[in-house]
Amino acid sequence: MALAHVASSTSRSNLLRPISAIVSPNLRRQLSTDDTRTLTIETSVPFTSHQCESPSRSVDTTPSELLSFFRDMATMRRMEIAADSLYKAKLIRGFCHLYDGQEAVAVGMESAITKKDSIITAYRDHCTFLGRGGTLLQVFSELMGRIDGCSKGKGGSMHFYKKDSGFYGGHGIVGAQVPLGCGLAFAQKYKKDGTVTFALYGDGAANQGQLFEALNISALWDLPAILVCENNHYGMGTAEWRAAKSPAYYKRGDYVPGLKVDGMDALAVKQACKFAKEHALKNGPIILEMDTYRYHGHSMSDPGSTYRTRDEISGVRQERDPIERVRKLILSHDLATEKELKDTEKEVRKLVDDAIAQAKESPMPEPHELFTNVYAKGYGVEAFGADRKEVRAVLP
Ligand SMILES: Cc1ncc(C[n+]2csc(CCOP(=O)(O)OP(=O)(O)O)c2C)c(N)n1
Ligand SMILES: [Mg+2]
Repeated sequence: MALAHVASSTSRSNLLRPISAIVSPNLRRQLSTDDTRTLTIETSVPFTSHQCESPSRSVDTTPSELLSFFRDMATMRRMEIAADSLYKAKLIRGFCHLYDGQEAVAVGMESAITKKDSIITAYRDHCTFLGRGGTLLQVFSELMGRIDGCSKGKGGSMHFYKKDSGFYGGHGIVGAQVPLGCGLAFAQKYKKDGTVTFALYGDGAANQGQLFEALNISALWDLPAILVCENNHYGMGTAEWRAAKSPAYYKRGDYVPGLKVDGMDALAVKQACKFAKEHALKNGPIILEMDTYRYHGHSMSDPGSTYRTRDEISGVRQERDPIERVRKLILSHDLATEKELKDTEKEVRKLVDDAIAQAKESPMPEPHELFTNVYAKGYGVEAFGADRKEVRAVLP
């Protein structure tokens, strides 16, 4: 495949499309021959369960799915690395938490559910948004405070939303998204629409009281709530064992079943999420503890190397990296060549660069945008008068 062809195919319309809808020519060549074949692949490690059976370690997949996992995770990785550079160049300001290392959770979860199911997460939300069908242009525009961002540039890194595909944010208050997620599950049960909510939180958040309150009511009312603890083993810099008497987060729901999953294995995540959705619709809440890792520090102000060793980080990269795992599977099943995968990575890099260039062209929001989507219609603050210096406030 000629690279030039790939480069010229990168257009604005591609940037506006969800990642999974953009299939590169080299991957398409592979898919045309064997995308209907079922491959059965064993998860890296067995699941460990609490108060429930474990799903099978044998996961059904297809060449098409593995190739899209590779491409989607490579896009996420590249996007986060680019966000790091933009932050250092001061084009992104404020808080910024990166997800590189944890990509398998986002793609595995998406492959098991539909856009009618809901997802809600904390501030480490860029890749979850992309997985829900958000575009690179929306991501970079939002990060740089531009009008083309998913929250019109007013939310920034921690406040990505995509309600039309069931993504309810993007929340900065640790743990607060979990009761909100259980509220979404309450609405789903009330409407009897057969959908579920995945509420994601970290190992640090797992010790919060509001989590147990939300879990209690969800279990009492059999709500279709799946609590996903993304255990990257650190809070802002506090190792899990320094913050939690029991870091076995999948067991922490006591009367609520739980499953421990290798969160660096996209197929294991897919299997667990499928299992959890079926369980939740039948029996109510379940906890999935995803054993994962973040390569970056907690946020951009944390170098991430004072409370853990460089050896630990490079060891995870070498042994458990989610993208490398899928690369190996693709190569061992002869679904693409090393060169084709490298070309895909180059193509992804170009998509990311193009999205950044276009996001830089996007204007800042107008001052009047300051008050939209903050108060209910008819309320809020309005500036008026010839010099716009008079302000009228109408509060509920
Ligand atoms: C209620 C509340 N307390 C403290 C903070 C500051 N804070 C932000 S992130 C964080 C650590 C959370 O760690 P974890 O839940 O493991 O998520 P991770 O960042 O590892 O994804 C803390 C203490 C906050 N945002 N909200
Ligand atoms: Mg954590």
